[in-house]
Amino acid sequence: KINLKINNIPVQAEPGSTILQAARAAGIQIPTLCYLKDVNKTGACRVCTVEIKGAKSLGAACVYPVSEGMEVFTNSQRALEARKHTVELILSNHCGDCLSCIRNQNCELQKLAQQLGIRKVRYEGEKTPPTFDEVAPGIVRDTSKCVLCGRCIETCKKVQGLGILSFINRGFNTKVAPVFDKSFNDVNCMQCGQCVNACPVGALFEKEDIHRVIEALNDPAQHVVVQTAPAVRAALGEEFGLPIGTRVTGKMAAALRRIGFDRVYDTNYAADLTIMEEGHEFIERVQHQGVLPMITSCSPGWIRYCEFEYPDLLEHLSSCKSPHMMFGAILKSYYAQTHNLDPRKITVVSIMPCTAKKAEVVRPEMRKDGVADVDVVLTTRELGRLIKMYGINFENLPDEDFDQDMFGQYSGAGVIFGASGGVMEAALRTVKETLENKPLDSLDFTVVRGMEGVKTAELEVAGMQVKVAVASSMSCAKPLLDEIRAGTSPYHFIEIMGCPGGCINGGGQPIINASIRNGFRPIDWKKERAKALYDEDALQSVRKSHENPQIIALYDQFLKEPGSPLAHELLHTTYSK
Ligand code: HC1
Ligand code: SF4
Repeated sequence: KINLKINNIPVQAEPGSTILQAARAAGIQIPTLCYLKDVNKTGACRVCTVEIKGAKSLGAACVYPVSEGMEVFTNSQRALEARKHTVELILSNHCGDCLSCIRNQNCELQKLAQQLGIRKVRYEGEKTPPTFDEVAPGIVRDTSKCVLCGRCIETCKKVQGLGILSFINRGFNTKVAPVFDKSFNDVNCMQCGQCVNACPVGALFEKEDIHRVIEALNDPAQHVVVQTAPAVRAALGEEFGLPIGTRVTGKMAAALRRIGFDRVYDTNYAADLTIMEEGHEFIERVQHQGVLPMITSCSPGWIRYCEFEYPDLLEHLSSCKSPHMMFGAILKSYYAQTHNLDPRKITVVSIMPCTAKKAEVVRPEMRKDGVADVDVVLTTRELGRLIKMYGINFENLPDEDFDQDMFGQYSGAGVIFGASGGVMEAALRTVKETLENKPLDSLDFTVVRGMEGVKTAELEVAGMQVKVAVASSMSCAKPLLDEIRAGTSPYHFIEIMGCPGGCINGGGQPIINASIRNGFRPIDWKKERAKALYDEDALQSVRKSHENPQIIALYDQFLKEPGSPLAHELLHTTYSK
């Protein structure tokens, strides 16, 4: 251990740790901006500046290593003034549109300015010419608000292994941008939104579509159906100050009803439908020497990545559309027919924890006769804003059910789709029981649960040893993909999700601010959100997709059987190189 003093308090620290780590372990908070644990550690912004006794200049606590006998002052006048000066300089090149900013009251720069007592921007002058890119369907970049912290750059590089963003130009003209300041739409960006979640300010955000929902709700000719993704219920409460991991399924249904949607359904129902189709596809591939390993296809960020980076592996992808797209297709066909509605007069709104879903719905394959399966995607954050806009007192809403007619029931298997490993577990419940033709001894395939980037397991299914793997984020999926490319993959079935931990940590979920991510208030947010879903699974009376009575009815009355020609026409898709 290394002995040092911080603000005259004796502190012990592990060798090799930084002043910031030592201070945090001792409960002393030093403000940061560019630092993001496990992602970005450059000392570039100098907000974490501290005074070190005997040192000529001030040090950046996030990179400065501790040493024996060191004396650190985090709040000396010199440190405080330098920190304030740094933030004033950042503000001088910032557009200052705080009142109308998407991150107002949830902005780390705003918080810093407040914390440091900055009352006016002292250095008004010329500003770096900004770029505003809103061409891509999923995410928007507004460099007039960028603080050049580099957190997005490192997130894309380390989490997704992509490096879409970098610093371009020099000096005062420095910007964060895709190559040549291109649009996100014109580069190999997955639209996953992980960079958005890492942004401390309003420089990166989702393309907002709230106005389109309000328009549809106010159009008497439109029948507006909403569906909510599994992961939304595990995080929406955070937008209203509820603790991370609070499950708000019932309040969410109540809020959507009050907003005025004609039907309020749960994407979980369609997750059950996906398992029927995908489970059937897997069994077919195993029994008829199809392409293996088969890889799940519900995460549209992952699909874009596969199309861009591993086009030679597209035949490994399941042909299944993602659950909410399947739901859209069923609503615009079977539901429209049974209710005597013109599919053009139905607006399907999906509430998703994901920015890539906004890009998924505009894919040309996701339309039939010119009618889109799903019309609008709102992120969890946008739903939070919509609820506030409608003046709904969310915290005090009663718990209500989803609409129960036709698609209201779902199994526990559908709920867990939102956590990494959930799709695999849901599929295993159905595939194993179908092939073995007897009830499962245990429904909990805990080997594929948890927040590790890669999980593998070997299970016996009907006398066959089935090897499965689960990966979330592209940096974790890449080794599995390289193995397939090299012809050495031992797996039969692989689940891949675009975001670390799965949809619960999607790019459209409430922003987890850096003080939590950096561990000053240590909360394992991914685990807490995932737990909310596994708890909901355990509460369901039906926990296997193939036992959902409304799924059985849909096959009886409409689709006939999994993999039928009609199922293929509506529920399956193709990919492009
Ligand atoms: Fe997901 Fe899915 S689980 S992709 O992560 O397959 O977004 O939650 O809705 O469609 O069901 C997301 C979540 C979601 C789909 C399902
Ligand atoms: Fe990278 Fe995802 Fe951001 Fe695109 S959306 S730049 S892939 S982190």
